[in-house]
Parts: sequence; C-alpha cells; structure tokens
Amino acid sequence: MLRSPVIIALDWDAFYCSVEEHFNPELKKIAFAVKQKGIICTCNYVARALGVKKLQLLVDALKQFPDLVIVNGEDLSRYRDASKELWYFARDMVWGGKVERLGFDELFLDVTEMIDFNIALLDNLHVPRASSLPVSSFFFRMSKDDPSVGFSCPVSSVAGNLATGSLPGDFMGDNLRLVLGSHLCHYIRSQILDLKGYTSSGGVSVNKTLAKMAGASHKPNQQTVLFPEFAQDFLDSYDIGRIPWIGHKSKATILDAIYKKTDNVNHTMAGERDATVFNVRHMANKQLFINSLGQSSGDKLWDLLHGVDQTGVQPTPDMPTQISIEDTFKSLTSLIEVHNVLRRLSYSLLDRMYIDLKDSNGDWLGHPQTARLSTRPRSTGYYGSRISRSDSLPSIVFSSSHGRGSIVDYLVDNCWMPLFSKLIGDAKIFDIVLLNVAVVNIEKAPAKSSDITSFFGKKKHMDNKQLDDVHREELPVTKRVKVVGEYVDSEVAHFDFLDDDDEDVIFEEDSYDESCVVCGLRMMSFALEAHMRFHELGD
Ligand code: DGT
Ligand code: MG
Repeated sequence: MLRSPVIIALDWDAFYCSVEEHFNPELKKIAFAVKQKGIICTCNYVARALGVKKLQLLVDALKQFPDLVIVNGEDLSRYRDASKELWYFARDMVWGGKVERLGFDELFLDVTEMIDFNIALLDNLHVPRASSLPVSSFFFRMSKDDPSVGFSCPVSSVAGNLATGSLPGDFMGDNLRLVLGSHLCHYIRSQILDLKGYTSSGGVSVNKTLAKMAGASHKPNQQTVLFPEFAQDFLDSYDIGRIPWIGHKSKATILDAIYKKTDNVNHTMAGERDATVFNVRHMANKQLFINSLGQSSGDKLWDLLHGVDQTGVQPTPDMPTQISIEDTFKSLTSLIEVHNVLRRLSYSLLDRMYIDLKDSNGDWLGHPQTARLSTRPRSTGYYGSRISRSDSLPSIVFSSSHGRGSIVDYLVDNCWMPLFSKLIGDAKIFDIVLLNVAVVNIEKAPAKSSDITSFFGKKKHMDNKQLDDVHREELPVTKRVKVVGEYVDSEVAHFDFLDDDDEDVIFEEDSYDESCVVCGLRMMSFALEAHMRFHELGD
C-alpha cells in the first residue's frame, strides 16, 4: 500500500523579534516592534496582545501605541545568521537532511523515513493500537544505529492541537504515522527551544501545504496535526487567498472566471464575492481553473483546494543559487543617485556573499560567475516588469588583498554602471523605481579555493574596464558623470525613499524564498509570476 509522506512545517515565532530578544533578553518583557522603512515588519507577542499588528505603518502604530519600543531591523545579517543556524540545527535531526528552507523563518521537514523506521519497530512490539486503548509508552528512535538516542512518547495520543478539533476514527495506517509525527515535531521543537532558545509553531500533515496551514492555525509556540480525513473540512472555511502559493492575481483571475460564468448570481452583497475554498470548489471546476490559469497552474491550484500537493520537500542546498540585494524608490532620475545607491547595495551584496558563500575559515565555498543588474522603469509602476542586463562578475570580488571599499568602487565603476548604461540604452532621461544587484550562476569552488586566478584563468573574462569606457562614451554628455565619494553607510543615500505613507512593503529575502507549485523550483518571490507564465506558455 502506498503510504503518505509525513511532513512537518516549522515557522519561528515573531522571528526578527526573537532574534533581537536573543541578543537583548530585556526585550522579552516589553512590547516592541522591528521596523524596516517606515513599516513594522513584525512585533513581539507582548505587543500583539496590545493590538499592534504586523506590517502596520510605523506612524500609525506610534500614534496608537506611543510607548511601543522600536528596533531598527534594516540590517538583515543577524536574522540571516540566526535563520541559517536554526536551519542547520533542525536539519541535523532529520534523516537524510530532508529539510527545505522557505525564506528566513520557515522549514519543511520530510520525516517519512524516520516515521517508517519507528512504525516498523512499533509493529514488532505487537502493541495493540485502537484509539480507546490506554496510553502506551514508545521509545522513538532518532538514530538507526544507536538505540539509546531518542525520546519516549505515547502512541495513543496526539501531541499538540487537532486542526479541526476531532480525533480520527482510528490510530492505524497514515493516522498512526501522523500521531508519531506529532511527537517527533514536539521533540524537535523542544530541542530547538532548549538548545537554541527559539520558539516555533509547527504543523504536521501529509504534504507541505496542509502542514504549513495546520501550523499557522495555532500560534505562537504551539503545534497542530491535520489528519487527511479532515483536510477538506479544514480547508473549506479558508479564503482561497490564504492557501499558500495562491497569490492575489491568481485569486482575482479565479474569481473573475467564476463570477463571469455565473453572471453574478451568487453574490451575497453587491460587489462582494465569496472566495472561500468551499464556494470556489462548488462554483468552479478543474477545467475552469485550467482555462483561466493555464494547464499546469490550473491543475495544481485546483488540487491545492482539495488538499492535494504533490511537491515534495526539496532539500535546500547549503549554497544559494543566487544572491541579490535591492532597494525601491519613488523616483531615481540621475546617474549620481544611481551610483550612490549602487555603492550602498554593493556593500550589502558583498556582506551577503561573505556570509553565504564563505565557510567558517573564510574560504570561498562557491564563486558566482555572473553579475546581474535589474531595474524597473517608473512608467510600469511598482509591480511592473523588471529589465535586466548581465555580465561576467569581476574576480576582484574574491580578492583577499583588496579592502571592501576598493572592491565596491571597482564593482560600481566597472560592472554596475556599465550595465546600467546598457539598461537605459539611448534614453536621455530615465526614471526608475527599483535597483537590484545580483550575483548568479554560482559554481562550487574547487577543493583548494585559494587559487582564484587559476579558477578564472580558464574562463573568458570580459575586460570590464574597457566595457566601462565604451558605455560611458555611449552615454549622453550630461550623464557621463564620474562620481567619486566615500561610502558613509546606508544613511547617506536617501533619495525619495518610500515615505511612511507608502504601502509598498519591501521584503528583501534570501535568494530562494518561494517554491513553484508546478515544478518545485525555488526562486525569489518576484520571479514566481514570470516563472508561472513560463509554465503556461510551455503548456
Ligand atoms: P509569526 O510567524 O506570526 O509569529 O511572526 P513572524 O514575525 O515570524 O512573521 P513571519 O513568519 O510572517 O515572517 C518572518 C519574518 O520575516 C518576520 O519576523 C519579519 C519578516 N517579514 C515577514 N513579512 C514581511 C514583510 O512583508 N516585509 C518585511 N519587511 N519583512 C517581513
Ligand atoms: Mg514566523
């Protein structure tokens, strides 16, 4: 018989706040929030109890809660480091390292193999397992080789909450596997709390989507099991927009298709469209999803509404596939401004590369081959398409004999600015709202990583200095500006950054913060929509 996987989803509670509390335990007792660019990106649960909301505008929150303590969270390095540390720690407990990382604060653990092994042990004990039987204690083994490593748990009760409040009819087959999964989830969360000091919310079910949604149903510092027989009931009351991976555009497309089809008959109120999973399932069918979203996405999203998610846990590699840093603006119109922003972004990019691509000895684990610059013209709006240009990445970024400042100078003058010239082409006037610098195409470093010259010697490396000159010459005279300036840190480059009253939420994340529901590929969230279009065209 085909057995369902057992998946655990973990989400760190008030993550940025927990990291801040880790460094400053005094914060635990007071209501505080972490801000980024005029937005409260998160707040601790003490603040939430008072009514402070995640993603509230800072000005609004302070108007309402003048005593709220604000911590600046613009520097992501501590959150990134903590995220990595927790990921490695959890991964060490899961056989085969089957752990997928989503953004900074979510993990999916495929613990199927561990459950199978322990179920076999349980079967050998010939313990009768009807739900009515008294609790029997079972030693769950965390190691195949060492029978003393593990923990004791009851096999006839569930650890944590039940997603729909009901127990399944029996504790056999997949149900028993999830019962054991709930105890394993509890053990892993306790280890993380005891040894690392972080609380988390956990979900246990048969796939990633159900586990993630179960976990989100009881927070903070709790866990929830969703048995397959209750999955549809559980999902039906949700708005389809709350199903992970269904974005606002897909939701709007689905609702447009449904309500066009039914000629607006089922509106409960003028203009209001019932977007619950229950309603959508009953008013639509798979064909309508496919017609409006394309074959693959239509298929997948329809399945999701029925609790079916075939995308397995894709273990996240140690090294990211790309690293990118970006910033958004109301309007950026001069080369001097662009130059300054690129300097600032380059510092952050280098920091990220040092954190993510170097080992603890300072040796490079991987070498990005390509530099990519992206922007978004103001004319296309904040959510419009990006345009990008790439070039080979100057090998000076790997140099240990140059300081950060001179590497940044070199990068900006010989790589980013020439790419920017290519991006704007002949335009005499430009007006952009976003700049993103990225290093992509990361190759694993050769075993002896110190010999960078020989590594790059084999590759055709473009002479960026020459390129720079060529592109400067191509620029209109007014834009041939050679900017020389000292880096003074991120406070310097303020050009109409989004005002507090702007609702654009900037969420700079790891390079693989989203997974495609069709092929499971990880990518940055901004790439997801284009990627979905790629599937649709392919179909
Ligand atoms: P939780 O999970 O409800 O207990 O609270 P958090 O704070 O862990 O929230 P979560 O899991 O949605 O996000 C993890 C961290 O990512 C959070 O601490 C701050 C950051 N974050 C999440 N969403 C946004 C966003 O829209 N903008 C910005 N700037 N940061 C965000
Ligand atoms: Mg969280």
